[in-house]
Order: sequence, then C-alpha cells, then structure tokens
Amino acid sequence: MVSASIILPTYNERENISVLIPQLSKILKDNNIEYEIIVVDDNSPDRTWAKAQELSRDYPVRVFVRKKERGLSSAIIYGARRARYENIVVMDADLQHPPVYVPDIIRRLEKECELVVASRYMEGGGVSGWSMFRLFESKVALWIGKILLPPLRKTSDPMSGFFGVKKKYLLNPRIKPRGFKLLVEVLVKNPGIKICDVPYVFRSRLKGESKLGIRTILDYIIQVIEGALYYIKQKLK
Ligand SMILES: Nc1nc2c(ncn2[C@@H]2O[C@H](COP(=O)(O)OP(=O)(O)OP(=O)(O)O)[C@@H](O)[C@H]2O)c(=O)[nH]1
Ligand SMILES: [Mg+2]
Repeated sequence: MVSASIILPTYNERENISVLIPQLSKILKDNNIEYEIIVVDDNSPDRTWAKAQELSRDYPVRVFVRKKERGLSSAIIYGARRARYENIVVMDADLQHPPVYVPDIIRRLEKECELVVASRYMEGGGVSGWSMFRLFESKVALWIGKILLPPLRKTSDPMSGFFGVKKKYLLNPRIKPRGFKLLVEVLVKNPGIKICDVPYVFRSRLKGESKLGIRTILDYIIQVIEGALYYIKQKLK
C-alpha cells in the first residue's frame, strides 16, 4: 500500500484545520493511501494544538507543540524527523493548498520522482484571489532567485510551499531551515534530486491571518545569497 506522512505547520489556524483535516483524511482514504497527519504547532495563542488533539480522536493525527521555537521551515523539519513514512507531503494548513492534489503528489513520489513540486506557474496551474501587487512581488522574487541560483531553474515554482519529497532529502543535514522557503534549500542542497512539477491552483486563505511580512522577504533574500555562495563553492571544488 502506498503511504505518506503529511506535515501541516500551524500558527493560529484553528478554524482552518477543523476543515482541512477531515477533507484531507477523506481524500486519502478514498485513494487507498496509508497516512498520518503531523501537525507542528508553535504554541499558537488560538490553541490550534488543542483543536488538533481533539481531531486526533477521529483521524490519524499526531500533534507536536513547540514552545521555544518559531518558524515555518524549522517546524517542517521538526515534523519530518518524526514522520513514520518515507513519502512526505508539506502543505499549508489554511486551504490555500487544496487537498485534492495530494494523492497524485504521493503517487508520483512513489513511482517516479524524488521531489514533486505543486506549481502555480505552469500550464494548468495558477493563483486565485491575489492582488496584482502580490503576484508582481512573487514573480520578482522568482526571477531574482532564478537569476542568482541555478538550482532554482529546475522547477517552475521553486518558492512553492506545497510539495512532496522523499524524507532523506528533507533531512539532509546541509539544509538550513531559515524563513518560509524550505523548498529553495531542498533544491540547493540536493543537487541530483529527481524533480517533477504538477500544476495546482493556489486558493485564497480560508480563515485567519497571513504570517507573511517584511521579515519573510528579508529571510528570502538572505537565503538566496547564502544559497548562491554555497552553489559557487560547490562548483569550485
Ligand atoms: N509551526 C509554524 N507554522 C507557521 C509559522 N508561520 C507560518 N506557519 C504556517 O505555515 C503556513 C503558511 O503560512 P501563511 O501565513 O499561510 O503564509 P502564506 O501562505 O505565504 O501567506 P498567505 O497567502 O497570506 O496565507 C500556514 O499553515 C501557517 O499557519 C510558524 O512560525 N510556525
Ligand atoms: Mg497561507
């Protein structure tokens, strides 16, 4: 049987996980996939973790609460270390990453690819509910990344937060979990990884607030510069 661990990093997503976890569970069950859902919550003030624990009575959910650390990428790595299965799917908890795409990501991971990127920027993919400014911002970040960092050219959406990956690549000790864009690190630190892109349409956040901010942009810039230096160093070896 095909199996996967789904990692949901959460910070104040109480209402969203109440919708996402039942939906995701039904889809995985209907597709005959053996699975666990790992919620990594950074002690959310809205008590997302308590809601997740409640849901774990009815669904295969494991909840981890981090009290001292904060951060999206480090939360994902924390979850991956505890995952039971080799196939890992990383997705946001706010329903921007629709769960219908998850079975296909897992099947591709099982059959032919080591990294499956759910992409907004390929035929069949897209974004809904974004302002022109947000789209522009995302495209600029994409261009900067692709110009400075050749490994990012291997996928149409290197800044996607929605992807499937074999666990060993996520647990590569070279990966530095800074900021929001863990996929950038996965691409830079695993040069030979076999990549497939699958299209998806990014939806509007169901409830709650975005945690994106100026800090996220700064982290991304640092990440790209560090990545580029690492890449050059490897090339000169
Ligand atoms: N554990 C943990 N999860 C986080 C943290 N920051 C964000 N998240 C989660 O990571 C996912 C992505 O964060 P979002 O705020 O939705 O970021 P985004 O999707 O780029 O921004 P929006 O489009 O505005 O939603 C969500 O499930 C958040 O709850 C954090 O510091 N710790
Ligand atoms: Mg979001």
